[in-house]
Amino acid sequence: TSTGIVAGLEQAAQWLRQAERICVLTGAGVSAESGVPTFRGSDGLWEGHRIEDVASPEGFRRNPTLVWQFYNARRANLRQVQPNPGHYALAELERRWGDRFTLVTQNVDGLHQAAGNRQVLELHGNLRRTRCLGCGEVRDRGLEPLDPLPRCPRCGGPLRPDIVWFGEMLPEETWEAAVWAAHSCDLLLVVGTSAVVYPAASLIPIARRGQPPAKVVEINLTRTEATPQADLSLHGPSGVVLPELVR
Ligand code: BJW
Ligand code: ZN
Repeated sequence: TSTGIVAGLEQAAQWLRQAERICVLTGAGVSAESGVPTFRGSDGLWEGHRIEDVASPEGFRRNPTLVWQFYNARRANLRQVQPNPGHYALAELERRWGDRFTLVTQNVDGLHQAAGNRQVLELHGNLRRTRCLGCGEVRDRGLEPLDPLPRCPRCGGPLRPDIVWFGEMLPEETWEAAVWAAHSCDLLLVVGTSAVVYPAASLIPIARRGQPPAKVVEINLTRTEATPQADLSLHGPSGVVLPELVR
């Protein structure tokens, strides 16, 4: 793993070509070059609040207006961003591998779909959707501005973002499909994630100990919790490294 970037790319490209099934796990870093801020960047805070406080059911109960401010600002940011070459490279992989390719994302920005990926397993929800605490309805609201305390158009109940917060379960079918994809792939690409949030990060050992045991290739600017588990780490921006790999 201490090889240069060129030799590393060559090795990774070879594993990619030889792979029967490919699984990709993405995090906020793939969208960074599009202008979507990551969570645990240099400041790692959102205007003085820990994400654990803003992105939790307790945080929402304590101060729903603050939480909606946070999510409305992120929805507004999404109106101004586009997929980057890293997203497009992953869409190209899906075109080539078809249903032998699975994209699992922790991101909630919808940029993989915007780049052309058809099958995206969204582990942590999506910023475009709201969920009603009254009637349970999940609705795609696009990126239209929402009130600071939005209410359900159907039953008038309070709405929350359809996002998986700390302490909440991941959507069960999505999670099961992700576990299966990791377990059964020969190559897992781990892209732009700090790999500190569970259970998403456990897809790495699931792939390594899967059937077949997968090679793990990490693409990130820095070392992460995934690095010691990776067969190869490619250090660079995913918007540059992914297109090189998929060429
Ligand atoms: C680049 C780049 C470029 C930059 N190119 N790279 C064990 C101990 C303690 C707690 C737990 C535990 N196991 C589980 C838990 C609880 C918790 C958890 O994991 N906590 C950890 C922090 C320790 N997990 C949960 O609560 C989960 N639910 C759960 O476990 O349910 C079961 C249960 C129920 C009841 C009780 C107990 C258990 C749910 C987790 C949901 C996480 N949701 C969030 C926020 C909501 C989404 C939103 O608002 O947007 O999802 S957290 C936040 O982190 C977000 C992300 O999807 C997620 C992952 O972050 P990500 O994507 O890795 O981003 P960063 O910023 O961390 O990293 C970016 C990376 O990119 C960096 O490495 C950069 O270097 C890199 N980068 N630019 C390449 N250009
Ligand atoms: Zn409702």
